[in-house]
Amino acid sequence: MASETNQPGSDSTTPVNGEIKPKIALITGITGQDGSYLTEFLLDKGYEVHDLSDASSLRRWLDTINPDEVYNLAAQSHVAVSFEIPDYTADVVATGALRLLEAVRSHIAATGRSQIKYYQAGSSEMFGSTPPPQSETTPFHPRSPYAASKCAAHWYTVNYREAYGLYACNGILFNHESPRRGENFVTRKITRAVGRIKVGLQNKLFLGNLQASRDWGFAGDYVEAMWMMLQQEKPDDYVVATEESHTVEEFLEVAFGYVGLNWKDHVVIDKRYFRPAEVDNLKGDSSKTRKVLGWKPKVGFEQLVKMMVEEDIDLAKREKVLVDAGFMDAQQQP
Ligand code: NDP
Ligand code: GDR
Repeated sequence: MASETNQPGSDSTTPVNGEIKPKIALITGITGQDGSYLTEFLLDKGYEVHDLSDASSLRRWLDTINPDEVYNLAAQSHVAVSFEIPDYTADVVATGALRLLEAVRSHIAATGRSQIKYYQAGSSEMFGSTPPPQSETTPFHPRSPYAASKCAAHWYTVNYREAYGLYACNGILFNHESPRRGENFVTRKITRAVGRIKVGLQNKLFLGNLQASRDWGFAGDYVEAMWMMLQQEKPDDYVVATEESHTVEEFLEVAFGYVGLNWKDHVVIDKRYFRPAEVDNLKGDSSKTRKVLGWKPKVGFEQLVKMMVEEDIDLAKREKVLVDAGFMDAQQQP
């Protein structure tokens, strides 16, 4: 377990016996893309932030840390990988959420604390094959073990809210990306390749289905919505999306085009990257979130792609220095 603190900001402090105490947040999955942005965001607001990674002692950590807010971000989050390791995925994504909800419930019951606010990282993958636009009232039709597990976690969260009055929210977040995105997700895989091709470290990029369409936003914007959900009077479920959808091919066009390259000269279709069942088209309707939380995305599609490409060109240039100096093999691709 790790913890970090910052100087308290005005909106993150609770007066206790006349003393100002920083709010305490507990995050699972802190080392992931969202965990890193959320931690920075909360530290900036003056929170004390802790990471919870040991599932065997959830209750003990809750008793010790006494958090005000719990963000459950931990997951085996790769959709394709979930077909390879479905059982592990279900354990972490579905049962992991249930374990944490139950630990929060029993911690509250045992300590007599009035409330802890719980955030569940839900996903647009839960909508699966249900056609867009997808909102909080759209039926789920999951298309992978990952998505089915996220549906279970969603309903566990609703159930703990209804059964025990827990302040528990489901954020149903559409795809969100950044220069910190894992390199095996399609956006980052593309921008890493653009950088490496541009500096001459790579020539080909192997991809699967280019026709899938996604509603891609910026992770930094989305973690703010997570926090906003927990600052309301009542818990609820919210869709977070840009409301714009683009195909993988469109992402390629913009990313390669940004550095004056033609993606068709480099992309090779590889059957290994096709999934047993695909999610064809996701496009969110986030009108409730915009109205109730007052949230809206700040970074648009082209700006997001540009941000990722620029960072990956810098990274590739640093890699090139190592390759030229003989410290790294150019074939050592991400
Ligand atoms: P990442 O894959 O980047 O991060 C996942 C995190 O979960 C990592 O910190 C990882 O730790 C941790 N983790 C994995 N397995 C376990 C385990 N068995 N026990 C404890 N921790 C574990 O995901 P993102 O940051 O992108 O996403 C955050 C959450 O939001 C996830 O639940 C994801 O499913 C969900 N989500 C993401 C969206 C997106 O577009 N990014 C959209 C909608 C939902 P380690 O580094 O040690 O492996
Ligand atoms: P997704 O993201 O499955 O939407 O889940 P990913 O970037 O993996 O795939 C998006 C689309 O691109 C197609 N694709 C490829 N995908 C990968 N990873 N690698 C390839 O080579 C490739 N070629 C084409 C995919 O088939 C798919 O249609 C992400 C994760 O962050 C989840 O945890 C999260 O819940 C959802 O977003 C919302």
